[in-house]
Amino acid sequence: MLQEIDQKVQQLMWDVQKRTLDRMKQSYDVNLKTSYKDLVTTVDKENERYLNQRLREIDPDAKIISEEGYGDQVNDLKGHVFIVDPIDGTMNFVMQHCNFAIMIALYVDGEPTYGYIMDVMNDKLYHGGNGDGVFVNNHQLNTPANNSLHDSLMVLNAGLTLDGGHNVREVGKQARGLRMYGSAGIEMIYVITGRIGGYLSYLKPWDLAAGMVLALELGLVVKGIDEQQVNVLSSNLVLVATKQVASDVLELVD
Ligand code: 2AM
Ligand code: CA
Ligand code: CA
Ligand code: CA
Repeated sequence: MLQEIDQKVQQLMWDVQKRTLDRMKQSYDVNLKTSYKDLVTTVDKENERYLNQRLREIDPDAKIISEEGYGDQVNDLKGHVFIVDPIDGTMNFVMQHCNFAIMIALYVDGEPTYGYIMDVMNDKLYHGGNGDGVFVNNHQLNTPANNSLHDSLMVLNAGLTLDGGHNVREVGKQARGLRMYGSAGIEMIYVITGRIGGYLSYLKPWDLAAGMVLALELGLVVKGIDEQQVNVLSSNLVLVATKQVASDVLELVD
């Protein structure tokens, strides 16, 4: 049952990638949400409607949490819950036409079960979970080397770094280098492939859900800065990192 859902959601990720690439060749509207830094396009909305409709066909009893308002009102993680980000990195989508992702996760009775991150412009689907391992397309990923902060590149939330809260500038100073890509999905891909040692940011459920499944499946650490386990529905400032980077960063943040 779960394996069948997994196969169908993988196919859905390739279908939505193709639709997105086709849609980018035509014009679309860009609207402001809360400010000129917070955008939504017709492609975000069309993708979300399409994904939610296909997910309802794949798994009719599941509930759906999604960013742009076409999901269900969900207050708990009982049963099957899909968490959908129809375009992650909308600002990059609009301004750069790259460095954005499409993400889905399946949580079963609260358990992080399957995660899917589609790197649209690079034709790469990162997926896995449920004890199967993590794959990029059909190639299985190894757990990244357990490097320290001193030996790692680090991604920090831009706003938090600018205002200097939680002593994060010290984290940036002690890392081997600091990077910011503007898409939680792309940043999570870099952590699970070992290109980045740790990622610290404010994450909503749809920013976190898929990457959290893949990171946990690989034995990476996903924690709040209070060192507590993360609840995907109510997460705040979240660290995804190698074990050593997590321990180095949690010692520095306040
Ligand atoms: P989005 O493009 O799906 O909105 C940008 O730095 C990254 O943070 C993107 O992954 C973006 O997702 C996400 N993001 C944007 N606004 C956010 C907010 N208010 N809280 C948390 N994440 C946000
Ligand atoms: Ca958004
Ligand atoms: Ca997002
Ligand atoms: Ca989004």
